[in-house]
Amino acid sequence: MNAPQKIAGFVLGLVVVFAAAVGLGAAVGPDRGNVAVEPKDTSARAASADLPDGLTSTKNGYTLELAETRVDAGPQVPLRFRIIGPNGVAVTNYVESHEKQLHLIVVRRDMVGYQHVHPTLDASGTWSVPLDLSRAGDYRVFADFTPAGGQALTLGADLDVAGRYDPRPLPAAATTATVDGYTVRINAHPRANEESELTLSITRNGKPVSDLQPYLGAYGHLVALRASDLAYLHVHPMGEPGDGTTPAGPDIGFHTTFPSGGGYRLFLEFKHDDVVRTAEFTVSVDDAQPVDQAPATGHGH
Ligand SMILES: [Cu+2]
Repeated sequence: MNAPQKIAGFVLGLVVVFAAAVGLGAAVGPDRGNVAVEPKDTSARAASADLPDGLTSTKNGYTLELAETRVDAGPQVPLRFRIIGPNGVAVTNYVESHEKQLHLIVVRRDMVGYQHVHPTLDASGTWSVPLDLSRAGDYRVFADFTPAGGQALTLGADLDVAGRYDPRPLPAAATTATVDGYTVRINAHPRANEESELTLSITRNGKPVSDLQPYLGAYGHLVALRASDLAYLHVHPMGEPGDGTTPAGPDIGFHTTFPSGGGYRLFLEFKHDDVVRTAEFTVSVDDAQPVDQAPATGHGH
């Protein structure tokens, strides 16, 4: 065999090897693909079955029904609503949670005008409360309650407040917020889909506030809303007043799980000198590590 024939034979050999590799890859590919994709499908199904709260007006047979979904702007706008149960009748029996039968959170969709109020229930199952809707726009109303004999629910509904709406951008993430002369600092490094601890420290005129008053069974009440869709997160205080280990400030601890990365608006209510104040923060949550970069678990690396 002369040199050119040798080279031609060598190249042909490479082509055959390459083709075999491609064929092998094609044959193996779908199997490997299935192995890699299956867990993602499972987690996607789990995620859709377990949506964050507040995104739907109806769940588990219970529906939040506003008496009016469009109102005119004003400082004292009466809101009336009912929770319709699985039997089609307004729910009149509730289980108390955080000292109330129902917590109503109201905020404009751009996170302006946050309100946390406790409506009164009449015998027919109609709740009512006045809201400060001075600023027009698209509001979200969250009812956080536990029906007697049912599970805790947070249902959300839209409330349109007529008038000129000039939506604000989400404020930038920041570690401090001020309200009425109080400064609240947040210490948190939240990651998506894992339990995050949040510590909020309250000072006034540079001095730590260590005589907070209990509010709704804790030294602080924290609500977190996802900026992109106003998903409502349940945030739990660490410890409670009178348990012997929880100080009345300046630090208040909470834990929650952020369901995704991105921006969240946090609303901390705390009571001091007999007044409840709300400090607001934007928190940016890191996305969870990609699966192939996450630390191995259970393989003893
Ligand atoms: Cu409440």
